[in-house]
Amino acid sequence: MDYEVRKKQLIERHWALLTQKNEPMEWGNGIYERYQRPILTAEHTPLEWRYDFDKVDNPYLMQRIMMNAVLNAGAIKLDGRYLLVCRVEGADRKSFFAVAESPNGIDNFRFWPEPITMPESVLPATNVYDMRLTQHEDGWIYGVFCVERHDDSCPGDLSAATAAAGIARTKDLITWERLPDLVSKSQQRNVVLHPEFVRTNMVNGKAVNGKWYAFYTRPQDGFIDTGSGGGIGWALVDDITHAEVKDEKIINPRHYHTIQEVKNGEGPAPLKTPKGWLHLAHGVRGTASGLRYVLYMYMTALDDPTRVIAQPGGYFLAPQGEEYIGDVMNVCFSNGWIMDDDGRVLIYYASSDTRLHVAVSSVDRLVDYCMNTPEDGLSTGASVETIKRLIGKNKGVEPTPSPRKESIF
Ligand code: BGC
Ligand code: BMA
Repeated sequence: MDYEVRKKQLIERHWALLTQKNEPMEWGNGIYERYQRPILTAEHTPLEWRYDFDKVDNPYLMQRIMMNAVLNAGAIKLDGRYLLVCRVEGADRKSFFAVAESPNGIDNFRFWPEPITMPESVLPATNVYDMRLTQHEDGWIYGVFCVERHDDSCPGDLSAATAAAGIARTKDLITWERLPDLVSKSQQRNVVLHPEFVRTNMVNGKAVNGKWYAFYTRPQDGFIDTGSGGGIGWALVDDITHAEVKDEKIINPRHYHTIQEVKNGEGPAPLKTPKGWLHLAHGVRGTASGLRYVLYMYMTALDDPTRVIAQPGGYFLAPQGEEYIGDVMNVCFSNGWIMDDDGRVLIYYASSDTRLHVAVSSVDRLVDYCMNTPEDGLSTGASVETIKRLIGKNKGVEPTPSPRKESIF
């Protein structure tokens, strides 16, 4: 086909994809609504990132740089604009950050013209991913992300790697100031900055007033295995420009035979509600077909963000339908959500490390979900008792008339 005709068709098809409307799915679980289409995929990335549009240099109109996935995005509403700092992954397996903007948070996401240039004023990383955005009360927007480097203490092992938390701050998501990586004895992935200062801290057994930054951490012994790392931790830091984890307290542990048996990690920065801090996290368990990543929620007290006040049992969101399939199967992962002015909560999650979706709920619904969903009783017997309690509560309250005249019971 003629070069010019193909180019025109390519641009039209891309535009049609970018401007597609997204509609909620019917019949969800009442907790949130999923949407029919992914909001961003590799196909949504700008054509100028992938094609050389010089007819002489690229007569076959080939993709010169292929994109593999758009996933795990940090999210923020800034000056009325819904902005995602996406993890975009090229065919070369390197991921980078790029901002996508939508007028409504649901569809019509467009990437800004160029990916983010993240300053590398620290030891450069081989790969970066999964940025959590925090609009901090100090006036900065922080991006905390995973920096991955080869573990040079194992020169013969090409898969040996280390994970640490990179820190950068910005006012506009365009210009970033890079700060030193978080110093920690353990490897760290899934580190998130709490949006408020902590004003009282126990130092040598005495309450001291001050202003501390607080990080949700996820200590791990190795690159993949958490090992002795017990779960989601909490660490206070006095100087964000030289952040170091000294004392780390586990606030949301892993547990045998739960959805968070093997690993867990904080998702986006928590949302402040009148009833407490709302947290979204991921839990991982091992299966015969590999790791399974699902999302779960918990709440902590406003006066003490380390005290869990509610944790609904089981998962909040797990892969469904085509979400199961992708580069890393059986994965739902989230590191971004937006609490809108009208109380809506837009939850951005990726499926199977391949594409990005949105699910919509509200602060009221999520608080209700956290406060009123039974906890995990940690055994089959306890789960059966929980179900029976609900059946008992429903006795005498006919839920819906049976479509059949005669019951088989
Ligand atoms: C991948 C991440 C993954 C991590 C642990 C990294 O190399 O880029 O997506 O979470 O390994 O498996
Ligand atoms: C993790 C994360 C994600 C990814 C997930 C599943 O460790 O940091 O980047 O979605 O693995 O591969």
